[in-house]
Amino acid sequence: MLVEILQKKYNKTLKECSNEEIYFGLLDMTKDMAEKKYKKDTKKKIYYISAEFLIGKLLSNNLINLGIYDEIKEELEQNGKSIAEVENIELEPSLGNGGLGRLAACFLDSIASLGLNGDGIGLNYHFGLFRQVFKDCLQKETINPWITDESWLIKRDKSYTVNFKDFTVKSKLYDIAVTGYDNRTNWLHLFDIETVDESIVKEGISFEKADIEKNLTLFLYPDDSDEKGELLRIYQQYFMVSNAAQMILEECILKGSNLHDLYEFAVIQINDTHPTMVIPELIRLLMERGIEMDEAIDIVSKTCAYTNHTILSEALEKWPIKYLNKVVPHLLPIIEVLDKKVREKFEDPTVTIIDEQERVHMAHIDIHYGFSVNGVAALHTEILKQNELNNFYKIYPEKFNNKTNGITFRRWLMHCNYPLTAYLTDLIGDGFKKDANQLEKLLDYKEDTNVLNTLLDIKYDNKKALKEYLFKTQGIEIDENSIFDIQIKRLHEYKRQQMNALYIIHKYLEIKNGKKPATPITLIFGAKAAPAYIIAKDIIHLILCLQELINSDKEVNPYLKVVMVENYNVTLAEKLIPACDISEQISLASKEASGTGNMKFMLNGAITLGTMDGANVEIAELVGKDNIYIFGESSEEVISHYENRDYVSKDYYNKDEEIRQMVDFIVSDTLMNIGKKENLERLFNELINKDWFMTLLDIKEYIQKKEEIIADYEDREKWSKMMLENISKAGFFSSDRTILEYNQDIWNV
Ligand code: BZD
Repeated sequence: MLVEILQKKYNKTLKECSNEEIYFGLLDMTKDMAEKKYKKDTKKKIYYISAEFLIGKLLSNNLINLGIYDEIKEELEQNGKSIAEVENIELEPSLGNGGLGRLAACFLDSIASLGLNGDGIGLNYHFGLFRQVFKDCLQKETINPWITDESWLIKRDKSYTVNFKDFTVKSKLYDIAVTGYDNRTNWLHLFDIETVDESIVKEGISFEKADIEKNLTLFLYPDDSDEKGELLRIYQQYFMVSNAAQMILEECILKGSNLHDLYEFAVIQINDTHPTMVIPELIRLLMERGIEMDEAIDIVSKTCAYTNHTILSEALEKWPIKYLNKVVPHLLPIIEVLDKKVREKFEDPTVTIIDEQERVHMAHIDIHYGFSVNGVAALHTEILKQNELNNFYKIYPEKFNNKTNGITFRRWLMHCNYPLTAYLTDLIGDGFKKDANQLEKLLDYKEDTNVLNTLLDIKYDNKKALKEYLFKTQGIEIDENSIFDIQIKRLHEYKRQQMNALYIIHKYLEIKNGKKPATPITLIFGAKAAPAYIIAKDIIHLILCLQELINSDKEVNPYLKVVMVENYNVTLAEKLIPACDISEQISLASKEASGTGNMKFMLNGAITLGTMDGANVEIAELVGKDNIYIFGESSEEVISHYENRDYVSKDYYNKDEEIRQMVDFIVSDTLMNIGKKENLERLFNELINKDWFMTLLDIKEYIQKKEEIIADYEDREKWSKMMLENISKAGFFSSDRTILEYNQDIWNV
């Protein structure tokens, strides 16, 4: 079929076509095949509204899900082409910041793969998240275009009117087909406006934020913090949910809803608070269509469900009334009624919608006026119930439920780790591709030397493949015979990349003093920092300085190497994860709601070095304490430090010689000669005077555990058994399991 398409499109044979032509041929072919698998809507449908869908490249995943990957791969090979090179042509859409957006993408895959009728609704950001470049050991941001003339976007003939205070815009809709694994096709609906002007972006990623009609969907919000940035964010959110609400009502009416029974036709999952305005907007639209306010509120409350992804208070959205009034004054009367009703019913001032500082607490709207509130890992949900949202839990115990996150095995095993997938299929059949729990069959081989050695061989080959890829794409050289210790995730103090950096200093000083590791260690980082997050950027600066110092020191570099990959994204994750030996999951306990990278690493046979935080807790329960390396204070202890305000980082610094040595190194002449005084000093001061996420609390135990895991790497048999245990138990973390739970407990589709 591909041959015919290329013949028609370019009048060339497959052999004669360039990789680019083959890519566009495959794009046409897959889009067409996926569209044919679309099935008519069922009565009730899931709408997953999210400001972010971090979908990654789509070609290979579509080929896998359509069941033609092997066939195409072979056909290309027979004609002297490589599917990997064709894949390289595709640009990655970076329509998400990190975990939350990637989760939404995994969920869409699982919803379709389970044959459920469920669409995603979001925004068509032209440049997505910024592209990260390093210059002088600093992060710089540039634009990240991904939309080309021919792309996955299907332009629809659909448009809604969205009214803001000062002007009105007309939306246009683009769809991306989400085709399930051997199953139906759903849609990802991405809304946009005609008047966006890409040329207003000047240096880096700066642009005039006030000109909304030109910039509404230019960028994904990178956690900016000035007023204009927040206003733009409110414009984006309202634009997204107003389109969503109009589309949902239209579709439900078409299926026969009289709107009084909306919840029998639609269930809306609100992905964090970014789409929360859909609640007042739907109430408003129902009232416009003649429904009384009380009933409208009741209908909407039976339709909407909310997922919380964080307990970090700075990430919980609270929009000043003043801002909402500038953008969507027509929602305020509704929000005020919602607040009034809460005040009539409950005395507790902490559960109101509007607070004393005249700010609207978006999460409070979701909890009062949605029927379900879920956390994303067992520990996270417990913390919501017992601490952060305890006052709400006391009012609505029945609304709270846990849905431990998951990842799609199509992308995070079958696509990214073809050799492991093929080997597993040989051993245990391909049942695990649809029923992830069947990975446990691998346990039958836990004493089989042959199998254990093959797992090590596959890991080694993946490390070589990563080495080649990093050299080709970033000019980075690494040694496949070293231990690959990897920390890839957004840069945030609570994730504690700075603790890993202190370990590097520890190791560097040790080697300088003549103590050399048995096997060389390669520490790999990948992380973008929000452009306005100063300390996060300072941590990147520290890591890049250490990279430069160590990699040019001939005494140290045979034993230790530091690599920070540039512009970490989904595509890079797919190369890094299969090659990893040690998975760094070292957040301060209680702060990482779940994490999903931890699951991807485990599935690909990496061993976790982590704290009892987020889904690490569930990983530890599944694999047992012999197959994971846990350190650090518990979430209870950490929470009590916050409550009692009794953590003083300076005390740790003063009391411990070793800690002092590592921290002081940040501002040593050695590093200051490479890096910038201002940045390094600021980070140093932050660590000894604030250290809000308690790096120094756990650093000693971290170093100890890390030395232990590195020593155990030498015992190849023991290591391979740990790998096998981890892969076998990863089935629980399939997003198919997560989605089945959402459907059973929340959606009922
Ligand atoms: O959501 C993340 C959590 O930090 C992870 O622990 C969790 O695994 C994933 C999925 O549940 N949260 C985010 O990624 N949050 C954001 O990216 C974000 C973006 C904009 C504004 C606030 C938060």
